[in-house]
Amino acid sequence: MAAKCARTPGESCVPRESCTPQEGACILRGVNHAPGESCASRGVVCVIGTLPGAARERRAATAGPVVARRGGGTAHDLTGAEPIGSDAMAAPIPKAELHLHIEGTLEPELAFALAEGNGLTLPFASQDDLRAAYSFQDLQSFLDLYYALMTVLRTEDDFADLADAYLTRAREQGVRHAEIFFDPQAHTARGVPVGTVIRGLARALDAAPEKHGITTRLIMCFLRDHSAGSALRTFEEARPHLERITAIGLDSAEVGNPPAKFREVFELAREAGLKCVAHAGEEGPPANVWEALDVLGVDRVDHGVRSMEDPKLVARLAADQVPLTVCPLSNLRLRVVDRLADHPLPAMLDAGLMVTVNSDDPSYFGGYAEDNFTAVREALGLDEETLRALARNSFQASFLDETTRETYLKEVDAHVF
Ligand code: ES4
Ligand code: ZN
Repeated sequence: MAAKCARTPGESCVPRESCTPQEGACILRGVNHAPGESCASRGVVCVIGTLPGAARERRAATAGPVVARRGGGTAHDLTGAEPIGSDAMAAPIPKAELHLHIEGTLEPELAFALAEGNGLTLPFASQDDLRAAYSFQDLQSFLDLYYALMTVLRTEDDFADLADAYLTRAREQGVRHAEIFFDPQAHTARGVPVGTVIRGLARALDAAPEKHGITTRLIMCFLRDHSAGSALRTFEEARPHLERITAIGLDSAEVGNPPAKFREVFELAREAGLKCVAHAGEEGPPANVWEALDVLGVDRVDHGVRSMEDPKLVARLAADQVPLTVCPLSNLRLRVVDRLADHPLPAMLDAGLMVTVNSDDPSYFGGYAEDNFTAVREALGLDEETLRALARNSFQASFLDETTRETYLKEVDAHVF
């Protein structure tokens, strides 16, 4: 492990300050290990450690077009060209994506290309091998793979490429506006500065209106299974970049990490003029939704499906028209529901809740925005006017300015199925 690092000192070098490749502290269990050695505690192999080479050159040479994989989807490349074979298909309804983890859009093709570019070896022999690991028992089993795979993201370019690839797919799925989560601590914990993450994402997002016809916002999430102190330190590290951030959020393992733990950082964010959202009522009980509302003062609840277990909470959410960003395919893949046909979405709509349909971590859960619309239409028998109401809700619940919101709502009303 004595080879010299090819990079400029400080340039997304892991571990932190040192630019001498060395046995990295494993992000999964915090112990030193040799590159590629198995992290026995979680049953996955850490991707930290192989030597950076002529990174970007190799990546440029090997990163071929990304091709959609889902049945009924569209094959496409990353050039912004029209989807192949789209002629015969009806245009998807215009919609806003309000619950989307950018790290959860990392497709196997790009993961392998970034690993190659950064001189890393993924612990999967092929893209198909990696896809075969996308079988989850619950939220934690997904999060283990999600955090492991995102370690291929190291440079500003990596984050820009990730966001640009997402935006290409999003537009094909009718997304006109996207409010995008990112997890700064998942990157700073392995030595990638928060500025690298935000600058990379912002570069792609700044180009998005012209390149993809999509407006965007960025939402900085805190990992609820890390300490409140870590969230506060991360917020201060991100302060120089707050003009790029619209809201803060709260995500990761919900059970055992209630919203109130993060009261202080949410207060700071609100003082700084940011909006607030939080995952609650995904795997956790309705009490977490109450706390998100009453302690954190959130403007939206992410997921919130378990609110349906508490009639008083349902009444409160309906009275205040608090948006709930529901993610049907995520709920299916993480076994929040056994079958999509059992999903509480129709009951939520019947209860008068302000519900939106979103994709969460589309690379892992089998579908982007329109795929989720199609899935609920088919599994739950939603009619066209219900789908239009869901699309309207997505813009109503967004953090858009009123003029742009009205423009998008008119597009929804004019949509022909
Ligand atoms: C997440 Cl599905 C889900 N739930 C909670 N936190 C997350 N982070 C990324 N995906
Ligand atoms: Zn989520």
